[in-house]
Amino acid sequence: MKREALLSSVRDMLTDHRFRHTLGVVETAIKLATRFGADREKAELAAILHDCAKYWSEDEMRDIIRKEPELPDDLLDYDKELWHAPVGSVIIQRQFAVTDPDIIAAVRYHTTGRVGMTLLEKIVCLADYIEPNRKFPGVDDIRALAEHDLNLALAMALGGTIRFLIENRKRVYPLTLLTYNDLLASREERR
Ligand code: DGI
Ligand code: FE
Ligand code: FE
Repeated sequence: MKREALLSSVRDMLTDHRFRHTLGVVETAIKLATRFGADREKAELAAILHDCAKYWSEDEMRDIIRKEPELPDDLLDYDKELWHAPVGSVIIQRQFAVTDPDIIAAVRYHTTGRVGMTLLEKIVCLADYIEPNRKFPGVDDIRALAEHDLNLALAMALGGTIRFLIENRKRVYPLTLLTYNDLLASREERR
């Protein structure tokens, strides 16, 4: 499916607010891809698709996580806000015939990240945090870091989510913490 057709299908799956967010992620992901030398077309497609499962019902998402062998069942023990990313990576294959493993992984890991993220995965995950409609405290500091240090910007973005979860007495999905550590470690290795 081409860009325009995907955008219009995704628009039908989202609220107006969420579609505006998606367009912001697209714009930001293309900018970051240009800045850090990633494939702009893949960044755009992954950004268009990243939240496509956001409004699937809890039951449908749980069903997909249980049935898809490649999705870990431990997701079901954590906040259901996490589920739309891995579920989305399955839906884009089924509904939009996406076969590119880079795009599938960028959608799958856009919320938690993972250890050893690719450049494309980092770009989509960070674009999701800093797109122009985002207004949380500290977002401008992360936007400034994103001008030159992708790993630190993303570590700080995930750190903000971890802090938010702790302040709200919510559990943190272990992969989010592992990603945070991995991004900081990969900076230290370069020193
Ligand atoms: O889908 P978006 O709202 O655009 O953003 P997202 O895909 O980053 O979703 C993040 C939501 O998931 C946010 O409200 C926090 C929530 N969440 C719950 N537990 C965790 C978590 N996010 C991460 N990264 N790790 C968690 O353990
Ligand atoms: Fe999301
Ligand atoms: Fe998003």
